[in-house]
Amino acid sequence: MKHSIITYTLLNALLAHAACPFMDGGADLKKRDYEGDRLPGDDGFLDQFVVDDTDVYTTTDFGTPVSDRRSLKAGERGPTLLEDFVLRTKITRFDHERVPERAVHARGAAAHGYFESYADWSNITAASFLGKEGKQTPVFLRFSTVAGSRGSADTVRDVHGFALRFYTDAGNYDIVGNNIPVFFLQDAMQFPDLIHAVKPQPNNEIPQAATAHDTAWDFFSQNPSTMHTLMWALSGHGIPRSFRHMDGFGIHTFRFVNDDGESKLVKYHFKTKQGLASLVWSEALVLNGQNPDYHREDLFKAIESGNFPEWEVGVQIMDESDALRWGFDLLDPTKIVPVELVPITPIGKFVLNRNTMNYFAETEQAMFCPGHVVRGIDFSDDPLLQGRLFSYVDTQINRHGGPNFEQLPINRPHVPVHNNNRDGAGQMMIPFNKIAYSVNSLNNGSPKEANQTHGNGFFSAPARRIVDAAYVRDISPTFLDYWTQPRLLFNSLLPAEQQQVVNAARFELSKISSVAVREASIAQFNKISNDLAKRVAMAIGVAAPEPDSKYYHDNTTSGVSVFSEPLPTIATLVVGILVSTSSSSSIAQAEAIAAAFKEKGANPVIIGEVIQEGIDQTYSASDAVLFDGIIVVDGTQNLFAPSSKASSLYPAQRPASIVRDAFLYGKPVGVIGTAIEAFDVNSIEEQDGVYVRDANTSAQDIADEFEEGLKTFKFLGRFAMD
Ligand code: HDE
Repeated sequence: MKHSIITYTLLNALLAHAACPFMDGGADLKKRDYEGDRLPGDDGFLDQFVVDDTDVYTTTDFGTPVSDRRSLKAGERGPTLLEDFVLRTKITRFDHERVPERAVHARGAAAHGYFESYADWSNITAASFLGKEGKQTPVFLRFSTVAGSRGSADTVRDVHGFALRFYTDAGNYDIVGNNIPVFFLQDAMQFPDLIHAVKPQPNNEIPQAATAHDTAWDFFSQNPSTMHTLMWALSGHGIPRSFRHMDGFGIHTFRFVNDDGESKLVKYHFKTKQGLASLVWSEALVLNGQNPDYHREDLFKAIESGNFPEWEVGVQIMDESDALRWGFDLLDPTKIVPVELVPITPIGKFVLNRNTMNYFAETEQAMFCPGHVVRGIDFSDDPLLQGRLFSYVDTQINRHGGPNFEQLPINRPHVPVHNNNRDGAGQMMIPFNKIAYSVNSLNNGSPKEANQTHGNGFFSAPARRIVDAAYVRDISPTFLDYWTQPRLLFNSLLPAEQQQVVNAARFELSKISSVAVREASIAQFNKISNDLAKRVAMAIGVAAPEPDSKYYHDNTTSGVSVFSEPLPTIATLVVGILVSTSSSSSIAQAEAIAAAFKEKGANPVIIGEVIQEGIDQTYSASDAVLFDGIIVVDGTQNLFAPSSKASSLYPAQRPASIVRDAFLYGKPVGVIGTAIEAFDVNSIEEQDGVYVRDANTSAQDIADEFEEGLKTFKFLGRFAMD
């Protein structure tokens, strides 16, 4: 941690502008000491709410010092007394500790950081956080899965939430996006249906955090608008290696509006600077059990170790007149704008450099709203976005139990709030102005109305127009092509990635009991690709269909493949180094290799039979899924000899299965000297990403060569194709 929890006095002065009701709260405030400078983006806003429990006495919630270890009884063995206000409040508070989990995206993790603008973008937007080169704005980003409950595992196959809040100097701006650039639906009216279909089935609440069940695929196959997002989710994008190794997208078309009222249509892209990387499905399944917190732990540890993840923020900028220019509708959230048509303009970057102090207060109480916008940003008429503008405020009121959710520390803008909104459960402010209405004369009209020309206010893009039209419950004919773009995605994946889509669909559909749903799903795939449909069909007992070629084409687009580029860095990747504790030379070699990997920023973990000097982790607590690559050092052959007796220290054959499984999951694997036994026992032959080196190879050489393997990340040639 960069800052520790001891007395800090300058803080009050720094926070003097914040006008917080707790500012003068005195001794019960937690004060923090900052050794050196604050991290970028940390304006100290949250510190005013932090409680420091160092060397204090327990009090009740109303401040009376008390004992809270034993309840008040009539004699030592006597009944507990109703009078015991300490017991009653403690139990009551406990009974009410939970708030409703999010209806969707319940499982998530978040961190703080800052956004930095690359330039003054006032030519295209009046958004103040984009108004100056180098301008920094605090951000908070919550990653999530969609379908699972709050306690579900991290590495399920799912769309991943990417909810980004900017605490700008003109109010909060939320881009509540996902890691997949399109959505399942085109109309908010269908959202409850989608979620009812995807969530566990209502009779038995099975399965948790999974779409491999009848209701989900019944919905998908009956609602072809889901096909594009589904294809992305079936590819590597559905099972990222970490939150840090995925991109984010705003999905809907939004508007940038400049001070002159000129507007552009924009689509947001958040490109990971860590590189895209994904798991393979078999390892994701094992990870669910080995470490259900895999993603949140990865994020937390990376930030704790100073490896701050970064994303470049880019926009595709389009003219108002481009809405129907490319044969699809920019209001349709099931469509991407291929980068070949409109390149991405990088406008800034953000860095996550600070973990939360308290999961509930920050991550759980973060309440994002697509309607949190600032001057210079505007919506589009995308019907899904329009519905979201209602839904999020409504759900936050439900979660918080009242309308004052924006007053919670994590949700507060870092600028003063002035309006005539009043009262409600949990009002945290003391509105002093008794003239709580507009228009008034008694307070000189204040709070005054701000708009495009007065008070630097928010305004809608003047170019937005409503055409003369009938009231209809209908869908635009410009929304009706559901298959061209899923095919574009499929065409643009590497053959091995196409195979992953095939395999994922085979897995999911093999769990569908209804033959009709399986057939309907194949019929949808067949509109995308006959090859895809036939390959899936042959595994799930459905007849191979004839081509349904209306939407077939050979176009491709770039930037959608996970595995086509090597990772830019191996920093934070985890390298398992297998040793035998009976061989001190093997431990010494492992330590030298570990030191070489540490130099490169990777996280080496030395695995042995028991915890002792030089050993980080036991075989019993290790599994191939926990590592991005495996190296077995010289002098470990006893761990792999087929004749060797099982050890009581780890499950049978665990060292061998770590090597075998790492190979099967496509990871780089290496053996040194006599450790070749680890490959022999598993019938692993030398090939790409399989390293065999003699016992004298220097630790540095081993780390250098293995680095390339780690950057390749997955050796796709190992996976069967059909
Ligand atoms: Fe959401 N969505 N959503 N969603 N969504 C929620 O709001 C909803 C949609 C997304 O980390 C809920 O605070 C409707 C698209 C993220 O706290 C809820 C529709 C996209 C998060 C809700 C959509 C998203 C949510 C549940 C269709 C990508 C997690 C709890 C009109 C652009 C935010 C909450 C966080 C959360 C409703 C569609 C992303 C119920 C009605 C499209 C990342 O309000």
